[in-house]
Amino acid sequence: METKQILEGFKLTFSKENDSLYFSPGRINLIGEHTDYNGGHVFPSAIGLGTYGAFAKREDNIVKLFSNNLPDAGVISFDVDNLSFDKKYGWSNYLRGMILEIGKLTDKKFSGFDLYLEGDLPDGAGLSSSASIEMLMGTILNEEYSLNIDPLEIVKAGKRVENNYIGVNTGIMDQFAVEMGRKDQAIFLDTNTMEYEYSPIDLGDYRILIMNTNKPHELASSKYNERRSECEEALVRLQTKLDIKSLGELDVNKFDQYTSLINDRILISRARHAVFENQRTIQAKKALDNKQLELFGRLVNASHISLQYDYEVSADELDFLVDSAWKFDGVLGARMIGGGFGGCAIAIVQKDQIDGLIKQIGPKYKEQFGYAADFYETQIVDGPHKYNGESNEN
Ligand code: GAF
Repeated sequence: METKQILEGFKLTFSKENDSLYFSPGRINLIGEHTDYNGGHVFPSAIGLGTYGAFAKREDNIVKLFSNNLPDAGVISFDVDNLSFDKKYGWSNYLRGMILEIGKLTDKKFSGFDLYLEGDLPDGAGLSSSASIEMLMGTILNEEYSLNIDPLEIVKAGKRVENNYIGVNTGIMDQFAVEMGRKDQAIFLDTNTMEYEYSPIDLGDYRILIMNTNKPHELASSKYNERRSECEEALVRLQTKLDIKSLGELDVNKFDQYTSLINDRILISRARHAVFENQRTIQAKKALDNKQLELFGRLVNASHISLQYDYEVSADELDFLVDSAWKFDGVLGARMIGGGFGGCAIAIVQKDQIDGLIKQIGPKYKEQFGYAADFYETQIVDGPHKYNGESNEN
């Protein structure tokens, strides 16, 4: 993305120069889907598609925010002490929530500020545009006001914003992946213990291609909450005989041994996904570390099948893209990512086959669904930081 236009945008909007410019990534997840609220493992990475924020402090207590991705909302302005959730503040509630939560972690007072946002993350496409702006806000406050807050506390603040302020019952993966992202590494996080480890993403001749269905997913958050409750109910039934706090504590053998306790077809499928996906994620991390790329690809494929049939969070559009990718020569693996019901899938594709894949799948997708899919080849990058002109581009 051209950062020059962001600085000019800031100047045009606020009639002054910015003090600093920050970048915050989005995220993909290699494997480990719908495991983060089940005490399982996830294996995500921060990506070069993300959000830029041009920032300048003000002398007064007013915060002024503008997003060039949502220009119709205009400049949103409020007092730095008036931060309770209010629908009328629209998209900026994510930032208002972060200012509130970060404020609770410090004795320091923030002045007002002007912040201009612009990004290349498609909105609501399952690449965590909301975690990207939450972590951007947290990082800007931490650096500009010298708060010295541990990045993990910023991650947790972001989750509290989602859960208690915005009211979406998500796990911790998205904020963690964005904030803790590291160039060319995937993060293997145990959401039970919060222990984590980095693994180099060395895919040889293969690259990660993001395939965006562009399918609007309005029902996603209610279905997401439904899946959470189904897993919670399955856990309660298992707990009648097993001393466990989360599905993530079960290995597949133990699960098979006690499945009958759940005694409901749907709940068994949901819990089976959570337990087997966790196991697959542990195996996939080992496979990647040992450069067993074919095994890694098979686990990625198995994840999609489980999300499609056991967890039922896929969509025809996602299945079409994933299925077409599986049939294409030079694809190691493909699956939907994120919450599901629309949004994005990833394919691990031989680098010189990427154009061919897009040319083959793109038109067929449009013919089938009446609108186009988008394809992005992206870099794996560091978490939010002050931007000094380095490139996140492909
Ligand atoms: C969404 C949520 F925000 C994450 O916490 C995670 O549960 C994901 O869906 C599914 O793996 O992105």
